[in-house]
Amino acid sequence: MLDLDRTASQVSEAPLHHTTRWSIDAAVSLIQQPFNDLLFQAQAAHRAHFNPNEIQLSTLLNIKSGGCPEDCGYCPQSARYDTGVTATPLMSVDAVLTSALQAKAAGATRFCMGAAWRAPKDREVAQVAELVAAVKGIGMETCVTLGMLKPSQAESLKSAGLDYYNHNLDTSPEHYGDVISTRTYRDRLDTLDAVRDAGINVCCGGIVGLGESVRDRAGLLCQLANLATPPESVPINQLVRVEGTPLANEAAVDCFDVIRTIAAARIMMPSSFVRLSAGRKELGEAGQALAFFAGANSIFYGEQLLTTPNPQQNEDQDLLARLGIKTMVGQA
Ligand code: SAM
Ligand code: DTB
Ligand code: SF4
Repeated sequence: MLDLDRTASQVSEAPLHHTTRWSIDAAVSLIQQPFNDLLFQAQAAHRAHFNPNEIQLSTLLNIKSGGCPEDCGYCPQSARYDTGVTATPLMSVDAVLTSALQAKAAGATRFCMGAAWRAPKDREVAQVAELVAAVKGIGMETCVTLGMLKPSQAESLKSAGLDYYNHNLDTSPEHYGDVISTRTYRDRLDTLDAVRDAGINVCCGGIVGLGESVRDRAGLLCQLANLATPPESVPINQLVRVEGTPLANEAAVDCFDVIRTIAAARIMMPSSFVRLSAGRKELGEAGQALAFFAGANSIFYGEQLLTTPNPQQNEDQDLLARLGIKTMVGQA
């Protein structure tokens, strides 16, 4: 098994990193060790920082669907691909509140609103700020993912009561250009800085299954773990292969590789929430149980992600009950 203190202090050149807490070589070794050693180490790190029998539930709502100008090769909401997703205008406060109240009644503690924008206009940020304030008003944590954000926009959202901003790095800097050409890795890091500087919690992770190598997965995790302050929440998505997107025919990912990525995220960012995100239906119950053992301690809860299906709420409640996992209790 790897010596954590030794590997964590190994340093290599990495221009985009804010720190060099983790080297890519150390992260590759971590991910590639025998599965049982990796899971044992991840579970130990998990227990040192969290109750291993508790997870956090967030419900997602697509508040503005489709028609996005970006070319993210995985995304069914890009206007460039024929995926059958219809473009819709931004939802009203009333419609969002109805959905948030349902999510709260079903047991979610956080409500995450996603918009298929490249970058919101100031007017759109003002509209989303109203949504944030309304959801906050019913006693839920709030999260939004709106694309690239300027510092002043992050500050407006913070003033409205925003708790988390989701903005993923998606993959390593080296693989990134094979997946997305319309915004740079640096753009993404700048948005993360704006969010952090505004005092909003950072939710940032990536996708497994974009045709990346193990080294790319390690590279993504190093980017996250080496941020000056690692993200409070780290979503690990398995690619949902959607017909019409450039990655629709990408090879299926080995479920153990998803779990290895989760375990490595847990070890490299021991005090962050690691979210088992898109791909839970594909993982199945046994795969999800392994992911929880590997240190995943939050999920998206609700029958729909943004445009693709997620397990039913009663299926999740049943699985969690059978595993003896309790869900975190929300604010008042
Ligand atoms: N438009 C905003 C942006 O890109 O920042 C917010 C919404 S975007 C859909 C949020 C994230 O969802 C993406 O960064 C990506 O990591 C994830 N995602 C999108 N499509 C996916 C897919 N087919 N499979 C897995 N994850 C996906
Ligand atoms: C994240 O990392 N995963 C969520 C959330 N952040 C916004 C989105 C997953 C989207 C999966 C494809 C879809 O449903 O459109
Ligand atoms: Fe647009 Fe976000 Fe989809 Fe990229 S991931 S195409 S920015 S909605």
